[in-house]
Amino acid sequence: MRWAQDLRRHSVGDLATVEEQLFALMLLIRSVEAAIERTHRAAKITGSFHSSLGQESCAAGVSLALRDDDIVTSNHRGHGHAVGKGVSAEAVIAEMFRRTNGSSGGRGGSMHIHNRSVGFYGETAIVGGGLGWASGAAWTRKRHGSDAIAVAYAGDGAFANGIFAEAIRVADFWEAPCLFVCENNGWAHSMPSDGVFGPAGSITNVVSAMNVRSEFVDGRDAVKVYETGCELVEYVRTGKPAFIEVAVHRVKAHSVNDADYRYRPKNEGAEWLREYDPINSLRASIRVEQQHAIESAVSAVVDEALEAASNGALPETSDALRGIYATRGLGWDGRAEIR
Ligand SMILES: Cc1ncc(C[n+]2csc(CCOP(=O)(O)OP(=O)(O)O)c2C)c(N)n1
Ligand SMILES: [Mg+2]
Repeated sequence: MRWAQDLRRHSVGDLATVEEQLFALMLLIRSVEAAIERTHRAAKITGSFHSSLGQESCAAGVSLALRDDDIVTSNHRGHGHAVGKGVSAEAVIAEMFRRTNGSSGGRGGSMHIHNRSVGFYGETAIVGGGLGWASGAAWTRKRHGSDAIAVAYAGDGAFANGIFAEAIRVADFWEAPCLFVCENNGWAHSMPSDGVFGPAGSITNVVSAMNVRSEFVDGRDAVKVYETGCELVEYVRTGKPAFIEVAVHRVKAHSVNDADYRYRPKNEGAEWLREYDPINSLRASIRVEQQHAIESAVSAVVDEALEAASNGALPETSDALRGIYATRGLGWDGRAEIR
């Protein structure tokens, strides 16, 4: 639980139960994104930004099921995946400010957060791109005799791309320990996923028909996401791929550039949140004093991160070509150096 380290500095205690851990992580993800959105609205940062408001149970439930040496690939809506794997709030927010203390040294922005030393192999703006990275990374781990696994998060839209079938077939054929996570939020930008696949759960049926173990979970229940995640992670660690579809709700527009959308009612997201907010649903199982301790620790961590991000140094132009080609860097396990 690398993500909890920052919270511990603010006397949050042990986060003894799964419910407390889920609540804290989901709140941290939501608060990091809320800070980014406020800053964006105030025009202090630019570039696109895809909010995962309402969807946090998927990133939180899966992240809690993973080990530190497991690796994750992500998509364009990946701040939650990054925070869950242990990329700090400061590194995520500073990346939005394009500062050198950002996770990609300020040269990536919202859709290119990565930190291989915590096993976050990165986001991509290419829908479905991370699926192939993950099956390859899983196979590499197996070849090196490690029992670490790879996890690929992707949206429902990615599962309409050819790479989806390729990545899953290859992982199955090579028995690569890869967990494919479909965050089905019902939309690929303005395209409703039920018009393509059918109702939520249909993508699970497609993957089952490929003979890969598949589970469908309602993301309103974060504990259920975690429990199913644990079962599948344990199975994948034995050297098999698996698939999980988590039905989530995209509360916001597709991105900050999609503010004038007309393809669904404007208030629909807020109404869903009022009724089903997975963070609020967890409150009943956490002591009120602990809820407050978590809330104030999260808010302190995000305030510190915002401060550090806005004070970070801008990248030097002389450094612009660094990292374009991978001639040197971290090896497959994040430690050895490739020369
Ligand atoms: C290969 C590719 N095709 C199309 C796009 C344009 N595009 C960006 S996000 C997006 C929708 C993706 O939907 P989904 O995978 O369900 O993720 P969500 O945004 O719902 O989280 C599309 C079509 C792209 N970036 N890459
Ligand atoms: Mg989607």
